[in-house]
Amino acid sequence: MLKILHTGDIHLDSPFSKLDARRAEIRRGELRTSFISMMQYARKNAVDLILIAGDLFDTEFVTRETMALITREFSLFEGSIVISPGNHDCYAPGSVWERTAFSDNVYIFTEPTLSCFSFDTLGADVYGYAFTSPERTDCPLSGAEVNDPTRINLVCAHGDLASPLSRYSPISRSDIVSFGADYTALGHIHNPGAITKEAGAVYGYSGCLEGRGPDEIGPKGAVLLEIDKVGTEAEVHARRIRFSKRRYEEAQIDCTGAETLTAVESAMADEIERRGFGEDTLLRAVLTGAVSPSLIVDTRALQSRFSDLFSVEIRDNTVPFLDPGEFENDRTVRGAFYRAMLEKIESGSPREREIAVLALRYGLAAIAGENVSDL
Ligand SMILES: [Mn+2]
Repeated sequence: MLKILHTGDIHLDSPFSKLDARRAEIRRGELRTSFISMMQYARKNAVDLILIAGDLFDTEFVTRETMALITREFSLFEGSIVISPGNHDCYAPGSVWERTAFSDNVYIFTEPTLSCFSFDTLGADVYGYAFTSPERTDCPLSGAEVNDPTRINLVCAHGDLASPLSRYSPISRSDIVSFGADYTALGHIHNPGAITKEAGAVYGYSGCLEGRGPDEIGPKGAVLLEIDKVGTEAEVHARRIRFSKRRYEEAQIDCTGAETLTAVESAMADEIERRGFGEDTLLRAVLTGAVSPSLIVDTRALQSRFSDLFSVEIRDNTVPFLDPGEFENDRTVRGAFYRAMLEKIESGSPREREIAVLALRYGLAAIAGENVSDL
C-alpha cells in the first residue's frame, strides 16, 4: 500500500495584511507551525510520498528563516517529495527554486511541459509540470496519457478546474479522466470541495493549509491517500486531515426585533455557541433583520464582548423596523422627527435613504437621552 500526503497552496510568508500587526505576526508564525505539524505527521505515519501541488510560497521573496525551516523539514523526511511550482511561486530563472539547495529526496518540476518522475521502489510514476511564469492558459495534460497503466500513476499539478477561460492553467475533468492517472493532486483552489471519483480517476484539491482571510472558510489541511493497485485496478482511499491552527468562519446573525445591544449580543453568543466557535476562530458576523429604529449597533462595543474568539469582524446589515403608525399621535419633537425621516427613507434617493436611516437611529437615541457622541 502506498501512502501519500497531498498538499499545496501553503503560501508561506503570506503577509496576513487584513489583520492588525500583532495578529498578522501571530498568524505568520502559525502558518509555519502548521507546516511543521504536517511534516511531523508525514514522518510519524510513514508516508511514502508528499505531493506539493504549487504555491508553497506566497511570492518569490522568501525569508531566510522560512527557507531554513523548509530545507530542514524536507531533509528530515525519509520519503520523497514532489513539487509542481504554481502561479505564486513559478519556476523562473533565478527563482527561489534555483537558488536553494534542497535535499536529494526533493523532486521539482522545472519545465512547462508534462514530465514524469519514476519511483521504482514504490512502483509509482508522478506526472506534472511547472508554471514558469505567473500565468499560463494551456493545460499540459490535454491529449496525453500515462505511460504504463500498471504503475501507480499520479499527477501533481497546479491548475484551475473552475473555468476554461482561467489564466492559471485551466484543466478539465475530461483531461483528467482521459489521462488515466489513479489520483490527480491539484493545487490552486483554496476552498477545496470534495474529492471526486469519476470513471476510475480520483482527483481533488488539497485546499490551503491555513485560511488567510474570510474567503478561505473553515478548518484547513491536507489529503491523506492510501492506494492499492492490482494489475490496472487501483483502490484509492482519501481523507482530509486538519492541520490548521485556526479557521475563518462566517455567521449570519438574525437580529429581528432587537431593541438593545444586549439582545444583539445574545443572538451572536447563541450562534457562536451553537457552531462551536472558540479561540481558534476568526469570525465574520453579519447582522441582519429589522431592529428597533432607536437601536444603534455599536460594532466596537460588541466586538469587545467576544474576546474569547481570536478575532471578530462585525458587519451591520440590520435595517430599522419602520411602523408609520407608531409615532402617528406623537406630538412631541420625537414624532415630528420620525415622520420627517420616514418621508426621506420612503421617497429619497438611495444615498438620501442611507443617511436618513442613520439620522433616524442617532436622532431617536439622542432624544432618548443616550450618549451618542462617541459612537
Ligand atoms: Mn494558491
